[in-house]
Amino acid sequence: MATTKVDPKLNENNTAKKAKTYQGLTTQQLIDAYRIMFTSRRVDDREILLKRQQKIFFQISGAGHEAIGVAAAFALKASDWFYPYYRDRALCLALGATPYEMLLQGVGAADDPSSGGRQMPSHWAYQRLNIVTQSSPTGTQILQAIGCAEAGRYFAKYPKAAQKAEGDYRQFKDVQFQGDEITYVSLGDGTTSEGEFWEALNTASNRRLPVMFCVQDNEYAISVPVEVQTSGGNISRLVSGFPNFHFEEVDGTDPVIAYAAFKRAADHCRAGHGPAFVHAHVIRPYSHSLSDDERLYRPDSERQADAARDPVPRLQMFLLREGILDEKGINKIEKEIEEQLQADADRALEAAPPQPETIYDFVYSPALDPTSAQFDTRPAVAAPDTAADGKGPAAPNKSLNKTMADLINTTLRDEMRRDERVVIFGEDVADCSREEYLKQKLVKGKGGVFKLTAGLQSQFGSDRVFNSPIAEANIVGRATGMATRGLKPVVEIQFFDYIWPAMMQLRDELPIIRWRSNNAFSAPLVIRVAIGGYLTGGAIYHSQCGESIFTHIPGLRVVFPSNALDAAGLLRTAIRCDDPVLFLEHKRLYRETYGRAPYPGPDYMVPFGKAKVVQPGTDLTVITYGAVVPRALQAAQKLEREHRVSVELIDLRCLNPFDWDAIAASVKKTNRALIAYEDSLSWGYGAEIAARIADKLFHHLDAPVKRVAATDTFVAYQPILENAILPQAADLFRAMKELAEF
Ligand SMILES: Cc1ncc(C[n+]2csc(CCOP(=O)(O)OP(=O)(O)O)c2C)c(N)n1
Ligand SMILES: [Mg+2]
Repeated sequence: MATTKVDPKLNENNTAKKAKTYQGLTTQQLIDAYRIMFTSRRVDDREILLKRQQKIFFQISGAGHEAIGVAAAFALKASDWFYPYYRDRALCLALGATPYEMLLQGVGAADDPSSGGRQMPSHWAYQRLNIVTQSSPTGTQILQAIGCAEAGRYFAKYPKAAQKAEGDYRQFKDVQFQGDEITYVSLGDGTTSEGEFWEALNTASNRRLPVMFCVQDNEYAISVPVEVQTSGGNISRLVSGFPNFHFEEVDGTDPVIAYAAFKRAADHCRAGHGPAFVHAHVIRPYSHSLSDDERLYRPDSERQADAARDPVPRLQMFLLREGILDEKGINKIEKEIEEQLQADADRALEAAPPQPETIYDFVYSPALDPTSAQFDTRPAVAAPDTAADGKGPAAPNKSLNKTMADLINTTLRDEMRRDERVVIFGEDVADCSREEYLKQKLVKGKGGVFKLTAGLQSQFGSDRVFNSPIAEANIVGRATGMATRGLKPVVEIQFFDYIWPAMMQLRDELPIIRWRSNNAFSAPLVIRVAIGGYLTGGAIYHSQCGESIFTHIPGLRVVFPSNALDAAGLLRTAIRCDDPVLFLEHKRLYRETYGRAPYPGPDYMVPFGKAKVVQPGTDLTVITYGAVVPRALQAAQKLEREHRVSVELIDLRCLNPFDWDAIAASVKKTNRALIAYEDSLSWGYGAEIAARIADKLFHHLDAPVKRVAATDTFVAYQPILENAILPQAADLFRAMKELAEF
């Protein structure tokens, strides 16, 4: 243990009293450290016992990592933010979580404050302690921590943005921040192999963010040793080139040495110099988890060498050697802890489990319902599209009619003006990252590859509209961290075809934050995505749909407008609502003549889950959305003209939630249903709708439920092939006719 080399700076405050300190830690703090570390180890031991008795269902320990958890907590402040990983039990205890709370998660109790029985033990979330809900995938927390730090900085610079406002998500989101706050994020050595780790380092470095990375290097990722994960076997060596960082590599089994390192790291972050990287060498005395037996891949010799560095006995020896505690003192502490833990375990085992009826609680915001009348407003100017009452189109006024691209841009502009928490980032979304060019009027600015965000950076500044690296996980992960803190990111994924690097964040993180934390945390935000084909040459990688992959994710709202007015109204609902929203914008519809509309005013909203009857009819129902809407309309009009078949055309507009009532009402009337969509046929969005119709409306059907969709291929480049692959008006016409004749 480090007793001799005392950092004078850390010791300043104590010189008056002349009491001996250890790198600034008082003897009382060291006794507290021992108390926490011993507690942490004994909670693990207790859980292991309970698991063997089958009273809890999973166990993963923080054993061997206790010293650095305590050291980090001592060096940081309660107002800092924490993205710990599963080995951070001692950190959480040191920050104020209790063993009883941890055991509640072990038994899966309703009162488990981390998840209400929804997550495994050691998946920390303590709202009161700024410990943000954590998950199981290795490394997904790191980019979120970056976003968390960015949000803290934003609120410190624009404190008015933190104010509450009635009538939208802000009403339900308390914002707290400190000008000098730090975001702590930890991970294991193996997790440094995840790409998101490197994306996070890059952004933390580039933006000089006050993020403290803590790599807890126990030299193993389950059975895979560090030299297999990390080229050269030492992560510190690999990351040392990142600018603006403060680096520490320490013995993480010694709380005094680790504390000093964390202190220096924290000073660097708080001073605004940038992020810090603490690489702590620790041990893993208890296999990876209770599902693992490390004797299968680690010889006794190696395990014994580790045991000699065990932080708990080491600190005990240190306290005895320094005369801080005698044996009696140690025994007293340990006995108190054991007794308390016994009582805590007994109590936790009695705790009530959650009720099965609660499983749907908090999939979505319980506070704000985006399907409600609150989100149903009238456009300020009458829209020229066909009204639901079937009175036909209003007289178009060309000069007033705006494209979908125009109205999305205007909606973003209006909402940014109204709500200072809205920030926009993504690839190429800024007008010009080198903003001096804009200021000197040397350039006009880009504002998105489709120009949907044009002019927003110029109007609202580079803190609110900025470019991201080409890294889709980076975009979604950071946005999730920002939204957790109360910002409203409206980010852009440039092409749906390239959304996949963000899939881990989109499936395992963003939509499930509220549910897995039992409503303690939430991340309402909007992801705008340019989607779809019919581009003549869009080919495989600029034509993809795939919306059903996302409607299959509980917790994620999915919207897919077909015209300018709906796009404006639905985007506004997306921004003001309290849930994460995937907002799919069809590229082919951005500047289409079809579906243009006058500006509907700054408060126009369309509620989620409400379809639009594009054209009423009596003979058959066509259910569709997106770019198939105008094609289906064309086919329906031809069928009416040529064969007197009256088609009711339903534009779903919103895919999750979707308007079952509108579908049911129509099918009950027409007794025939066709579902048309642009994505490939099999396993597509129409499969679910068809299954529901077959299930719930069987007795109303006069014909089989039909689907028209793309072929089960990707979209080819050559227009002849593209036409053959994507559903055309002619295909829709043929299918409608057949269905009518059945
Ligand atoms: C993305 C992902 N892949 C695989 C796993 C399974 N898994 C859980 S922990 C782990 C090893 C992590 O090792 P390390 O980062 O060194 O942390 P340690 O457990 O050693 O503290 C693996 C492979 C996972 N949880 N997430
Ligand atoms: Mg490890």
